[in-house]
Amino acid sequence: METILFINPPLALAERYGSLAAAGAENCPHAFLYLGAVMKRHGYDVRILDASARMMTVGDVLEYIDNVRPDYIGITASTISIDRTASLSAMIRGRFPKVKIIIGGPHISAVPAETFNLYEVFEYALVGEAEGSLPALLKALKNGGCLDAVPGLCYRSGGNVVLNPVSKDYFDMTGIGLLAWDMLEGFPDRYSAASTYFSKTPYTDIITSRGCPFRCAFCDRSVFGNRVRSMGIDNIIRNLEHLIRNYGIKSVYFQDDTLLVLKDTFKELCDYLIRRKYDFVWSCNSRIDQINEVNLEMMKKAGCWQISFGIESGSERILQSMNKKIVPAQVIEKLGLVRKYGIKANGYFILGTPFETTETIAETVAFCRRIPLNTIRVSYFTPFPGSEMSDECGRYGSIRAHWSKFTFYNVVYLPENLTEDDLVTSYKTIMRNFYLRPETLISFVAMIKSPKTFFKIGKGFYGFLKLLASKS
Ligand code: B12
Ligand code: SF4
Repeated sequence: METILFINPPLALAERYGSLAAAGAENCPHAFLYLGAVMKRHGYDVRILDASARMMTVGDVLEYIDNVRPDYIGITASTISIDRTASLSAMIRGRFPKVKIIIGGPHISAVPAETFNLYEVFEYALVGEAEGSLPALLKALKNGGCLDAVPGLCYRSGGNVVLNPVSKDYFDMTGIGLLAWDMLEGFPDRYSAASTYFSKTPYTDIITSRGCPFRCAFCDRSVFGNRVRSMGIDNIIRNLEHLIRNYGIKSVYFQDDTLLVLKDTFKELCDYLIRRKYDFVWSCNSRIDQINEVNLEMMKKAGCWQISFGIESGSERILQSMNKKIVPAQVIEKLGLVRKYGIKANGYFILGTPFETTETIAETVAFCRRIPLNTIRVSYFTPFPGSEMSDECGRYGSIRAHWSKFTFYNVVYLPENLTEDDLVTSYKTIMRNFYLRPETLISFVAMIKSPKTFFKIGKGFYGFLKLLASKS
């Protein structure tokens, strides 16, 4: 039996979240929960090494490989981790020259050729979702088959970078069955929610659907595209039952981009949770415009404790430039409803998109003061390859750093007429005004129900104070 080892490269919380590291999340590597399950079914011995969650060094990873001696290594990479993935690949190549290394994930899916031209060490990469293409690639590599028949494969041939067309057929998620939870060493204890998403433990996050029909200009949707599809209610229930029965999971965060968009499946999920009456709570993401009294009532009854919304800005002009298709007044109205049903609301904001000015920032600062949210997360605009704004933003400002700094917490883009100091100062003002509001502090204190929550929220607050005290 051939062995494939999947690696989530080592990337410390500080590298991902900067001063807010203590408040950051260590979530499951979802790519490998899916690919692990699929490759096992194809007859491979599958191992998953989450070097990030295990806080390993590159040296530790090499030792692990030495013990497992896999035939193939699959590494996942986002934009911030592509540099680390390249250096890790070079070290693996040096020490284990026979093993075949395959790269996948959002970064390579957005800019495969550019990445291959920059990092000569990469030999094989799969663009887009890989449940269909990875088995095809391994078969071709084993049998010396034709690589140009593998959909979405990027590889080198005769000194050139070749990119095969990506399959037009999406992976049928309804065939997935149980995800590879059992292959995640240390699950669920090794994983935890960010301070702003923290409730009961043991906790996990899960992704049950893919694709988003909206087209926000800052968002990279290179992997899953625009058509929404789900693993279906039977698979959702099977995975939840497994998590609750075998791991004692008490809270789940549905990380789906658009859980509420497939209305029938979402209703079936809520109905099931209402019927089962588990000692179990959950949270999810949603767009503001998907919320109404009917689904809020159903969600509350089904155990939903928090919804995270992409609100992005308090300026109507900026929201328009992002193609967000929401307006500030609508945000206030919908958040009022969320509060009415006793569900907590978390809001994401982006500061410093191409048309941002001191006036639009002032609108966001004022908006964040009065908005009925329990928690916020503010990011600096980051021109992720694959997003519409990344193609255009150079005309309206300057990109000042390369991929490994693309965390959301570094100022990597400066719009015309704004300085780094403008953005950093506004970021801190928004955070200070919001988190030091008496109602926000009271809501955090009310969340402390166990030593674990005390510790997690305390660490988050410490990170917040460090951020306010930091120079950048
Ligand atoms: C959940 C999530 C998180 C979670 C968990 C991430 C994790 N460990 O899985 C947390 C909160 C920790 C997180 C952190 C970050 N995230 Co995030 N996250 C997401 C989200 C919402 C879902 C990702 C996911 O798991 N999808 C489901 C799985 C199945 O998809 P997938 O990973 O893409 O895998 C498929 C393919 O890409 C491919 N594939 C992936 N890996 C591999 C490896 C091999 C070998 C092969 C063959 C194929 C392959 O096959 C998979 C199955 O089809 C996405 C948005 C989205 N809809 O995808 C953003 C997203 C991936 N995150 C993003 C970013 C920017 C970040 C952070 C930098 C933010 C931060 N400062 O913390 C970090 C970086 C973390 C890291 N280690 O690199 C960006 C990435 C953009 C980019 N070009 O890099 C995305 C796309 C959001 C966006 N649109 O801006 N994230
Ligand atoms: S930000 Fe959310 S709603 Fe907008 S395109 Fe991306 S996933 Fe879809």
